[in-house]
Amino acid sequence: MAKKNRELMISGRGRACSVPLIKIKKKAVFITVEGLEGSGKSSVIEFMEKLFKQKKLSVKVFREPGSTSVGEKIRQILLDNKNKELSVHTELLLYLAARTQLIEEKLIKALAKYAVVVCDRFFDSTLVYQGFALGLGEIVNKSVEMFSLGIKPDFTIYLDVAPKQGLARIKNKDRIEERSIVFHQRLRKGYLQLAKNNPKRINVINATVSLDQIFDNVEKIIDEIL
Ligand code: T5A
Repeated sequence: MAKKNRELMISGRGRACSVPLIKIKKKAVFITVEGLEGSGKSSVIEFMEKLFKQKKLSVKVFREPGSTSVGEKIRQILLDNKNKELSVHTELLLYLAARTQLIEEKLIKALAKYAVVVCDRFFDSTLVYQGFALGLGEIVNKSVEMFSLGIKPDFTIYLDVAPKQGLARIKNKDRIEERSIVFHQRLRKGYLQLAKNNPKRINVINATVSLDQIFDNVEKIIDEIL
């Protein structure tokens, strides 16, 4: 893994690509939630969903990889501990495939229909996990840009936790969670770098505190967004 490959892009400055961007009638605010393993994404998204409903806003939640029948099958392959032989490039292609399926099958429609669409992980995960931590670099930047089909989150919440603290919250570790602590430390470095490069879009929240404290901070950010 060459060091020069560990670069994070996606700030909207990429070169033109050959996959046509999809024109959509976008009504929703598109929010993604990112973080290391056990950072509390699912808990925060559950809280956000209730909060939006209380505010009488229609909300749709997706997760990545998954949320479509094909995507959930891809998720099983990616997270199955038995798939030790899965190559890094196959892994990248599977994450991209699950995302493209979600975008084309459901996300575009949801962005046109709901007031808020929330996704548990999106392309930042690929940039950080495959691009930065696995060191695939430029090929990830380009393919992420191509296969996001022009869809970009309006706001991203990044739940920042130390890798050891997050991993300690996970009971049964999957194929990715089982990776070395060095890999997980690189993830955190990658996310913090990405947040620094995208200060308007990515909101960093301290996820080392109690869930209630995290929920309070998320609510403040949501109020600002709305
Ligand atoms: N991936 C994904 C890639 O490599 N590339 C990609 O492009 C994409 C899209 C997906 C995996 O795929 C990788 C990243 C991942 O490795 P996932 O989204 O991490 O999997 O799936 P989940 O299993 O849903 O997520 P996690 O297990 O990592 O957990 P969450 O959602 O971050 O955390 P949550 O809320 O389930 O909490 C876990 C436990 O910790 C407790 C909770 O109560 C729960 O028991 N907890 C806390 N306890 C105390 N204090 C806190 N602050 C707590 N926060 C959570």
